[in-house]
Amino acid sequence: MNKLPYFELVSFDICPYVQRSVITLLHKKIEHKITFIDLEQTPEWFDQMSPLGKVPLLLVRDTPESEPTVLFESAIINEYIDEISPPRLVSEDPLTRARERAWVEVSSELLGSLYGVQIAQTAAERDEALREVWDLFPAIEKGVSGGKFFSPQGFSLVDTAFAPGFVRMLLLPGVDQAPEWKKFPKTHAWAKALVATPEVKNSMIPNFNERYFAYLKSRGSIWAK
Ligand SMILES: N[C@@H](CCC(=O)N[C@@H](CS)C(=O)NCC(=O)O)C(=O)O
Repeated sequence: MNKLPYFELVSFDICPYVQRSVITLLHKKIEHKITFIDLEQTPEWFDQMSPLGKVPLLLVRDTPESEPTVLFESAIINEYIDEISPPRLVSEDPLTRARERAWVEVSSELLGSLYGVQIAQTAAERDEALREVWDLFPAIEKGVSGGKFFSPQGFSLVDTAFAPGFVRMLLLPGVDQAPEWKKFPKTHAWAKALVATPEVKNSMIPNFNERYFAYLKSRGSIWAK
């Protein structure tokens, strides 16, 4: 691999979108620094740099001190990291690659619906949001390979995109054991295998569970009552 730029990932410690990029960096064994910010009180440098006010940002520098080029949007950050560090985590074939990108979009839908589940204030809100989540699963079950990873070819950017959603689903009491999983055995096996991979396990801060439930509590979520 040619010498890579210096990477600084701007993170909020429990953000699933940031986690996608951490997984990719870890999988590729790419050196990087992580800078955590508080999204409730964002520093001014972040406000200046982030076009949408969101994490992750990947700051890309030629030297440790140089002005960074700012990349934003987790899926795009992942594609960039993948492009500069072979072997690729996407298919060589344009049509298959386009389909993989489309599946990354599905994972973003899943994260969007899961957000509703996580911050639900009442049982009714939770159940409604959970229905949205499970509604995505018949399509996912049809798409997934049946092996440890989404694609039969092995670990790909589709896996990095879905993993943070599966981590959270398997953490929420009751959702981890939900009867719905039985209808989607391939997706269930995939989710379980994925969350057990070293890059996914190591992509989380050491006290992730505690921080995650503290965050849900701070949002008045039913999961933390
Ligand atoms: N589409 C974005 C979503 C990123 C996102 O929503 N990040 C959240 C934290 S998990 C955020 O920064 N929220 C701050 C805000 O919306 O003001 C991506 O994939 O990077």
